[in-house]
Amino acid sequence: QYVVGIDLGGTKIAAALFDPAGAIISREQMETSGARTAKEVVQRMVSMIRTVSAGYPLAGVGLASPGAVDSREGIALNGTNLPEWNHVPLKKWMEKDLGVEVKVVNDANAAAWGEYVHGAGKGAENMVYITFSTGVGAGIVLDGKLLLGSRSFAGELGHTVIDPGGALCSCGNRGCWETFASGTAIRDSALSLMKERESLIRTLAEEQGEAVSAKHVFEAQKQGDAVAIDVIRRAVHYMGLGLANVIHTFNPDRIVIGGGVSRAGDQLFPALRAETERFVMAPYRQSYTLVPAGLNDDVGLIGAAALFHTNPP
Ligand code: ADP
Ligand code: BMX
Ligand code: ZN
Repeated sequence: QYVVGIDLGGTKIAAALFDPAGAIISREQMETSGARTAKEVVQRMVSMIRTVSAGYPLAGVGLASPGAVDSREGIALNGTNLPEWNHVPLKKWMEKDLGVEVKVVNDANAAAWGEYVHGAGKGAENMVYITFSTGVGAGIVLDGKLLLGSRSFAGELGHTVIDPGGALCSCGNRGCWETFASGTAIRDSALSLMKERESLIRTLAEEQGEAVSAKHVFEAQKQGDAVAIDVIRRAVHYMGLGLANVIHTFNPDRIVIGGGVSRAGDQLFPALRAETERFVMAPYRQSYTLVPAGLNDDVGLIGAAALFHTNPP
């Protein structure tokens, strides 16, 4: 079976054709910006799918989309970074144009499935995947099945509230986990501390001609910058606290951490393991492993395509 996996993000759309063995044959990438309407975004995706699959017998398309997705009907219900993104009937529109089955799932759920089938989640019994990226996303695999929930919205762990007095989240609530533990949260707390204190973070960002982001905070921490050390200590505290909630809820044997922030590698993982263990109750200690994701940026489209190559969730 030849299948296309496609990852729709706020900044880019990536698509790849997979052969029956699950290897990538061809790949395309495109900016999301520039498309003004949902119809235009869909047209771009359809033409990318046609390009990557030209000359092959296409059997289906797996699509990873941010936000709440009705996987049964294939409707994207919201997507904060995309234009006119409200109740978009992705499955219906794309199946009509392409004439093959289209499966639509939340981006982090797709990534979780990708890690479980092909990445760092292989062989786990119960696995939770968390992405620390622009936001915090999650996907949960229990007894080998991707947990969708009765309306397929399960796993929106970034929006579990951990402090009702916390900062306003893009979802409208206050103090969601992602307002403390995402790349955006790390950037924001660095910017706020830098109002009072000097830091290498700004210099590093300027040298690279980039806006300050979590990446520069980790770079500055490596050089012993005091602000960066404080910001990361705080972020790791809240990441660990949230992971303890996850462990108490699902009793996973493996937690896989992905997303841009996970690229910090050894600057993150040992501290995060220690902080998580501080919050979990005694019986849960060392009942799980906390590991970095095994797949790269393609994890979303790999997981979306794997919805066809493996037992569908
Ligand atoms: P998206 O949310 O668009 O999927 P990413 O998964 O790439 O994006 O996550 C982006 C976040 O990851 C940004 O906050 C960025 O600063 C951060 N980031 C990227 N590289 C690193 C790194 N090496 N170390 C720490 N943070 C990083
Ligand atoms: C947000 C939410 C999740 C998503 C997560 C990670 C939207 C548009 N997105 O919490 O559905 O999985 O971000 O997304 O509501 P990322 O792009 O930061 O990886
Ligand atoms: Zn929220």
